[in-house]
Amino acid sequence: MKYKAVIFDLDGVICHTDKYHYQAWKTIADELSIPFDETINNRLRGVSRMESFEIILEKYPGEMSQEEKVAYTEKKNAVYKELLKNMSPKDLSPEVWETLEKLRGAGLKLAIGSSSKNARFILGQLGLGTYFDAISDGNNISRSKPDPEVFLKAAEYLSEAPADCLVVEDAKAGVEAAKAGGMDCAAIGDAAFCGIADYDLSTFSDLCRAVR
Ligand code: B16
Ligand code: MG
Repeated sequence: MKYKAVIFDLDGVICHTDKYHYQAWKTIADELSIPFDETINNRLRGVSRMESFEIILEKYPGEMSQEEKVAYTEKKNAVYKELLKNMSPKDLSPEVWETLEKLRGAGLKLAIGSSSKNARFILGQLGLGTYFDAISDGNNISRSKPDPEVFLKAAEYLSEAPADCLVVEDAKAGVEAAKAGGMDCAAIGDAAFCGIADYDLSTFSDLCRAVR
């Protein structure tokens, strides 16, 4: 094995919560009469909650205080968490599950490195609440991707050197974060076209080849 551990981004890699983020942000954007569509939503992938709101506010003509921004992001999160209750173990694809099991069976440690403060809740909904060896998420970082903090913390929680970890990401900022942390990165989805990852995966199970 080329690595001792694999660190997975959550949204866009292990599961897909885009539609729930979209619906929740759309509620807020509509309330503020801000135009919001799938193209803007795509820019929010891997970006923290407040940074996401700042992107949405690019189309807001007025000024907004920090207190109001906090209130609106909290409101968005309440709507989002309600929608996340629709998730269940059925939202975990068999391909993802079988690949995780193969990697674990090959002796690799498995961790999560996600910007989301809802990562543990989402993992619980998927039936993976106690599955990973470590979870580094939006609650234990002060700098978001492309800063490597979330992945360096995951490596630290696993007691592994960054060079022994492979990160799996779906966002360019996440691939940049992995590389900045001295880790190899396998990109999936849109990130597989950014040209800076060590492996470009066309499907999740390609990971089994990447780690050998
Ligand atoms: P929350 P990831 C990211 O998760 C999402 O891709 C991004 O759209 C979201 O804004 C961010 O988490 C923060 O999420 O509001 O739940 O804290 O891709 O890093 O797993
Ligand atoms: Mg992601």
